[in-house]
Amino acid sequence: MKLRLILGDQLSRNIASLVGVDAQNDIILMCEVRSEATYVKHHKKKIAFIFSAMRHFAAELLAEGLNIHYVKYDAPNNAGSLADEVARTVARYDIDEVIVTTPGEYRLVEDIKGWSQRLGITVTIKDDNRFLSSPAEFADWAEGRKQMRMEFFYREMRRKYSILMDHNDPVGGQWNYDSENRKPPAAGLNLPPTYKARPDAVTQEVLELVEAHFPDHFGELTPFHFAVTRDQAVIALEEFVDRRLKLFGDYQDAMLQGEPWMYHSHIGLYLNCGLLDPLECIERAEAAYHAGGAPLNAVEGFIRQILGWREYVRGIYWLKMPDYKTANFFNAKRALPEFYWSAETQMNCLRQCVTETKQNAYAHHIQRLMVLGNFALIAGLDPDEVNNWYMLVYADAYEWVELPNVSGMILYADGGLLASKPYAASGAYINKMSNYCRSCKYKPSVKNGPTACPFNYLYWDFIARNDGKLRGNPRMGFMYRSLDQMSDEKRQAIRDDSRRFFNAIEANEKV
Ligand code: FAD
Ligand code: DLZ
Ligand code: SF4
Repeated sequence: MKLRLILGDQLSRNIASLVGVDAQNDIILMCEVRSEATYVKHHKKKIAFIFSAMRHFAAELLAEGLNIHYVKYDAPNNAGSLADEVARTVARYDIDEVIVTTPGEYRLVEDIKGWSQRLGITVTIKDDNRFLSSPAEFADWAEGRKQMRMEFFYREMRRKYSILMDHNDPVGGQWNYDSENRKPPAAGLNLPPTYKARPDAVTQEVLELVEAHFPDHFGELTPFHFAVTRDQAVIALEEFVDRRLKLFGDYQDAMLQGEPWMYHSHIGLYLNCGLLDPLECIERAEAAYHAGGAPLNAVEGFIRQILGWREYVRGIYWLKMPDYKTANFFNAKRALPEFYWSAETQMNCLRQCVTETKQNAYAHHIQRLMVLGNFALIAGLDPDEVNNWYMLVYADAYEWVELPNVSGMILYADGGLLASKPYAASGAYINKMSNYCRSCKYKPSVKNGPTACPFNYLYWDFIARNDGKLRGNPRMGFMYRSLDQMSDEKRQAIRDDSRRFFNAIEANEKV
């Protein structure tokens, strides 16, 4: 008899650990456990999403006639961890092998590697077959490269899967249409409504459970409208393709106050827990292009995120763990300011992004990167604290994708493995790409003093503080030439403003 363990982010019928399942003899184990729900204090909506999606998936397997053992969080004998639940099931039945698909987090892989010895039976860890590139293929690609640039990896993936290809050439003659993308938000944009599932009885029960057991976790539990079944997730994908994909590229980097969803797809959480398959999303977008439903700049931009970035960051994660987790190139040590939890700050961009994160367990990419992430970088926040925050606040967060985005993309903590230069920017960038500054106490046009946008002086303080580490970077040459041309008074004003700002944060004053 085999025990097939399915984790909360492995809700795919075709996953490796279910291939060849024997309905008569095998047990499929799924369990809601304290260790997974609390190793970081996940957003309430994220826990509710995972538990409800797990319960719906289990019901579908049961309806197929498979032998499911499902342990609910509040079951009286819940053992509290995956290892203990597996041990309990092995002790009860005549199990000769445990089969599991490789988890998405290093800590859990390491734990599972010890199960065979602990249980005294074979534990088989299968490769996760839901990705488009394996860690071994990525390692081959990375071998001997000084710079592992996503763009080149992505081109190989386009060729490998023949996506947007015209024989050996990219459709339209270019690999990348970013020069046509990333427009500031236009006035009077008529944003389409987002997908909203209505919670059924299963979800209602989970919502009550989460409220009862995780009252001190971050975020607002309701309203809850995430898809929790594959069928619903497919509708969410279809609605994106019909309503939003056309303008995905144009407004990929735009931010508007009160518009958390913009033209993004909101499918990351479904992809990451297995309700959607990456290739189906890519092919759906490509089909929309060929049918004339969306322009090439939008479709290529969207496909690059999934076929390029998503696969690439996973490759980096497995290539560089466990060292990647402790990388801290700038030796940044500042504690995460309280406003990342409370949203209580007068910096309107941060207030909006944290508030939406609390409400939705979602922020779109540019909010994560250029507002929340940019601040974390230029303020020198401790990578451990920043990673912990990103891991727990977003419904799509798992370490394989969160860590490279945070330590690599926003914090440059890996010293430039993932990004060729730090994504640092002053208030001018946020002002160009959003309307946040119009409702802010601070002014993006003022560079120093109490009314100045803090991003302005913190940006230059960051450049000056890290002179020894960044001056040699050819892409930073322009910045250091500008710094060198600044008067001593100007440099002193930057230092004074930054010190005043940091002191205020440390004293827990509202900044
Ligand atoms: P869209 O903008 O519609 O993009 C489509 C899809 O492309 C996404 O669903 C996602 O699967 C993929 N994608 C896009 N950008 C990336 C990227 N940089 N890395 C990997 N996949 C990408 N994504 C996560 O899935 N989990 C995370 O924990 C996560 N943490 C992030 C932290 C930071 C600091 C940053 C800058 C980005 C992070 N991302 C993360 C990437 C990206 O922001 C989210 O995938 C995206 O915002 C999810 O929303 P969406 O589905 O509407 O994406
Ligand atoms: C995220 C999550 C949560 C909140 N709870 C569970 C759970 O109770 N049981 C489970 O099997 N998986 C859960 N997950 C997903 C796991 O944390 C995820 O499988 C690992 O982090 C590996 O990616
Ligand atoms: Fe953010 Fe500065 Fe604009 Fe205020 S002025 S919203 S702090 S960028």
